[in-house]
Amino acid sequence: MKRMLSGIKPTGQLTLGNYIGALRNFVNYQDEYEMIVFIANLHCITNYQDPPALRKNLKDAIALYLACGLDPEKATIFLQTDVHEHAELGYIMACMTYLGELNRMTQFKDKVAKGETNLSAGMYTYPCLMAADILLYNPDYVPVGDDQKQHVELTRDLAHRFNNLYSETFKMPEPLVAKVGARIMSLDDPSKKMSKSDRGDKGCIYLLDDPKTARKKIMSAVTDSVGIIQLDQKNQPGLYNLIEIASALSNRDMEDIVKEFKGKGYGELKKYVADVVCAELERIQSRYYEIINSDTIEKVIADGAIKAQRIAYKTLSKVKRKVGLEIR
Ligand code: ATP
Ligand code: LTN
Repeated sequence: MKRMLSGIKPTGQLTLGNYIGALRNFVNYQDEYEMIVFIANLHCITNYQDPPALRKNLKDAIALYLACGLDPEKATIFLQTDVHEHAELGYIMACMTYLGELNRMTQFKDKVAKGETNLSAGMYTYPCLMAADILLYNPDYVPVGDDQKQHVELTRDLAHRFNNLYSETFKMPEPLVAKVGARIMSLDDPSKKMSKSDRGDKGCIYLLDDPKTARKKIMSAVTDSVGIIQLDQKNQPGLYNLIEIASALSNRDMEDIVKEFKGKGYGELKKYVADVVCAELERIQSRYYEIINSDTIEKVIADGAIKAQRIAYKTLSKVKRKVGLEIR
């Protein structure tokens, strides 16, 4: 069975973008692949997080993973900090990464371009830790949203560099970007990604949003003045985004939805999108509340850590030996 690994960074509540672009796919993949998913809590603290809020987000993320259908019998689910090897290999990877490579990372460049100040060194070297997260487990595939593809490509470069410099150690991981829903856009500004770290939350649907609130956000989503329901991502990005959301959640082709609503008003289409989204939220939330009020999370995380440690320990021992860090 091929192995697949991914991580999620719950610095805020999980969004519909995370669900469509990542989580939902993990659930589909768990039957076909040996699935490893972890909560990237070290990645969360590249900027300051209020500790109680962070704790709650971490716990919620695990509960939501399970509520969305990830099955601990099939997938290994764990917290990054429960496996110390991540930080250790992350440092070794940082020593193998050129500054020029980090300077080319779009996510970092965007933050600088936006004028974000007080960016931390951890934020800058984040792709090195991400490379370690991946390489520790030698996965065949890494399912990510479109914005993370560049980081997986750097991971491949680092794996290649390590293999050449020492000897064959790492498998080349392939990024896997889902075709539909790889980049869900903000509802109030369809030129921007739907993101939990954006200020103001009119554009973002959270998986724990009350369905009424979610419906309101969809009904007031920014569209255009063209007034025709069709697929024109360039000129009607808001409309395209809404159709993409409905398509991803209902497993219908976007063209099929357009056909149904051809000649009708945007309001009618929005109502359909809201119905699809709210039904999905209700399904997820009813399971979430069951899980969050039980001791399932602690158990899942403890079991997951043991399984992950076993693999990570082996890889890191090999790496340290090859690099010459061990004296035995
Ligand atoms: P931020 O919102 O702070 O930019 P993020 O949501 O991108 O962070 P993660 O929570 O780590 O960061 O993302 C988890 C996964 O969800 C990643 O694979 C990411 O690409 C995907 N993802 C995030 N937002 C979207 C989106 N709007 N559309 C599709 N996929 C997304
Ligand atoms: N950087 C990713 C989260 C992440 C990840 C990983 C994803 C951290 N380590 C390893 C895949 C594999 C993000 O911000 N979405």
